[in-house]
Amino acid sequence: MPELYHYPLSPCSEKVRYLLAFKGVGWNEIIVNLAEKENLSEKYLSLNATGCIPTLVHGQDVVSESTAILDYIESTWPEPSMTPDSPMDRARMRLWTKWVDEALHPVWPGIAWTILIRPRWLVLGDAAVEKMISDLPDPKRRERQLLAYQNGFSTDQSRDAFDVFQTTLDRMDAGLKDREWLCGNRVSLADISVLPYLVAADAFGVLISGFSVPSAVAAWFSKLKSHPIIGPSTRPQIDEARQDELREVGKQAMSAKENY
Ligand SMILES: N[C@@H](CCC(=O)N[C@@H](CS)C(=O)NCC(=O)O)C(=O)O
Repeated sequence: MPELYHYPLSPCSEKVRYLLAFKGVGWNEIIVNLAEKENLSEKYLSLNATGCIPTLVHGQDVVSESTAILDYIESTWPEPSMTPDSPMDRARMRLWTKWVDEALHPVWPGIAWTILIRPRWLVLGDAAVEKMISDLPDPKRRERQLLAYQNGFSTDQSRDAFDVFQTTLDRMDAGLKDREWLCGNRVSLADISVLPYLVAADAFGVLISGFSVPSAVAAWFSKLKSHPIIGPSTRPQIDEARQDELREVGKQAMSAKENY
């Protein structure tokens, strides 16, 4: 059975959890607590030198990078297929996973870290936070997290994050014009790759308050959210109480943003 090193509210982990659920593949979990930087422990870095989650371990295979993990799962457990049949839809799917990896995910901390991690770090204080961040291997990541910690939503990076997220929703709207799912008539790796960001924005209560959600995207989201494999089984750690807590921090962060 594969092992997944992950964190409940990490979108990169969530897409992997969704795919394993769609495939009906059982897995063992090892939670890597990002707020406490367990991802920078010597043990974890020996598995994944980037210090990022997720990592999938299956027998002798150790796979990092969420999109590579999706590919690995898709080839190892091919049924049901989450890859479209037509060459054009396959190309579309790759463009979507590329968009998520290269455009959406890099700016995501401008929304998520501010809501999710910043309140906990504010309690720890500057010295402790700067020490934790200084251990991150990637300097760009260090800078993004420091900015989110110091300034919350009041930064250009946060403005970029809101812009890119809105662009994502608009591109989805265009993509859903002639088809039920982003790349054809069945759910593909493209839908699975974008979905966690909408789920997280929704969990923080900012999807509706922070963005204009086109009706085709709202319909797509509601179909996937009510899909039997999405939800409690892929996110066992987020109970009602935690959900309420997240909405509250999201609300507070949004009101601070409006004052900016
Ligand atoms: N390109 C990587 C990005 C992974 C990534 O950014 N993971 C985040 C969680 S979603 C992480 O581990 N952050 C830890 C940190 O920055 O300290 C992937 O797709 O797997």
